[in-house]
Amino acid sequence: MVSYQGKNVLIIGLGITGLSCVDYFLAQNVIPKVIDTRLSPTGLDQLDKRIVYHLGGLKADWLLEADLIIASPGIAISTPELQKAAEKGIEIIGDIELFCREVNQQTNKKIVAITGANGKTTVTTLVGEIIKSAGIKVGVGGNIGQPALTLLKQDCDIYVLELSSFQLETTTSLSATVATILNISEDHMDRYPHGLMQYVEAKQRIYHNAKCCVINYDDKLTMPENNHTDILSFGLAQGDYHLNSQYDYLIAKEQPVLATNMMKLTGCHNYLNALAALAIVDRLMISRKFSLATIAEFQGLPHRFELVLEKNGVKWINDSKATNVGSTESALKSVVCKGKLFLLLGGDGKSADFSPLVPYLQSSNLEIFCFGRDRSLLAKLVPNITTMTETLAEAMQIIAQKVVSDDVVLLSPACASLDQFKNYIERGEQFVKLAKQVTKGNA
Ligand code: UMA
Ligand code: ADP
Repeated sequence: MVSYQGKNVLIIGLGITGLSCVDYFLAQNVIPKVIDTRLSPTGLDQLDKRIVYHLGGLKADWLLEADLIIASPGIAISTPELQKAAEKGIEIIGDIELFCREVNQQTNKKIVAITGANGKTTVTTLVGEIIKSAGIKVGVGGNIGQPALTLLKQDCDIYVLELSSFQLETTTSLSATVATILNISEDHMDRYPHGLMQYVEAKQRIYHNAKCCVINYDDKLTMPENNHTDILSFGLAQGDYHLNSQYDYLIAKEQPVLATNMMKLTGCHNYLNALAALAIVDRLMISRKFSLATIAEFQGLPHRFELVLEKNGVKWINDSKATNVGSTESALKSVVCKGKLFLLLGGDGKSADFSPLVPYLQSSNLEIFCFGRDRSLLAKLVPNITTMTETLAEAMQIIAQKVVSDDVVLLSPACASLDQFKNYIERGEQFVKLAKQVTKGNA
């Protein structure tokens, strides 16, 4: 283990990351202090009794006295108090940096690092499943909801990490065997006041010291800024891994390898996710026998363009995980609808520019419902076909009166859920519950 003995360690953030960092330090008898700017952070009731903590704000004297600050991804390192500590020369890192330092000490352990605006969780899960199916010990974690440090407790040969831009900002020792930026579109602009390129700069950190970079042929911003010789690419029509012109085959290095109608995943964006996963596991030398079988069987994940109900010819699709414009764009490209499409948009837009959605909202067979905090911003996109409601539930009641056979109701909100829900899962579950309620009794 890397030793932090004798250091005055301060952890900021008492969510699941903060708790995993506390455990990590306690395991080497270093007792950190903890700060969270919230008054009742989620991890408080699980905090070890030996820990001294401060809530409700950043305690400047603790920050300036620390030897090492571990910042959770939910706290911006540009926060003035943290900047002051950085100016004083105090080291500020995140949980992924702690994790990488540990893994770098062991030979023969590999890290696969996955980022991007969209598709991270899908590709991370799929890559993890493929590696597992080949009988290799694999740990899957990071932004996916399993803090990376918890993986150190398992005996793994390969770690597959989903990494957010926030986590990458505080990481310098990542040295991935394979790293990928799946795609770039605007997200988290509330944390990147200098705009898209500031977000891209954070994402690009994934390629530092990577042996192989897997890039998106159709998205220049996913290409490494520094010289890398080992690059694999995936794309719609071009790249080492691509689709045939009809989108009915995955092609790997000129060879058709899997018919898309053999796959359970649907939508072009998911075919791209499958190609990215295949490129990654090919580079890890996993036999195609395992990778192609797993890709074919992979069902996708809940809340991601998931058909949750089909009743009286009406399809109800839960895409609650579409928390930015790019993911809603991909849903609008993938949705097949013979009748009218009822689109539910709304929530916390994180200061996004919604205008890239406009070209997808021009169909005469579309009705839009906007709810939540940023509903009036969204309603300006195509006002003549838009209804505003305060809540998702109110919108669903109105839609239920209007739908007929062949229609599709799509929750793909282009916004975070935190203004009205605990998270995207709660929002998606509410959509499913409401869909069942409002169609109850209909033959
Ligand atoms: N917060 C404060 N004050 C603090 C610390 C946090 O107000 O002092 C707030 C943040 O604004 C944030 C919330 O508390 O909204 C949670 O922050 P956290 O850093 O404590 O979060 P964790 O519970 O540790 O979860 C984090 C990731 N969350 C964020 O980056 C916001 C989880 O990703 C991740 O699964 C987990 O670490 C394990 O690695 C979630 C996420 O939404 C799913 N990620 C964003 C995304 O995918 O778009 C980046
Ligand atoms: P992330 O972890 O990056 O948020 P997910 O796999 O959880 O990605 O998917 C989030 C949203 O993005 C879902 O709405 C999903 O349908 C959509 N999505 C998944 N893959 C892609 C992709 N490659 N391009 C655009 N959107 C995607």
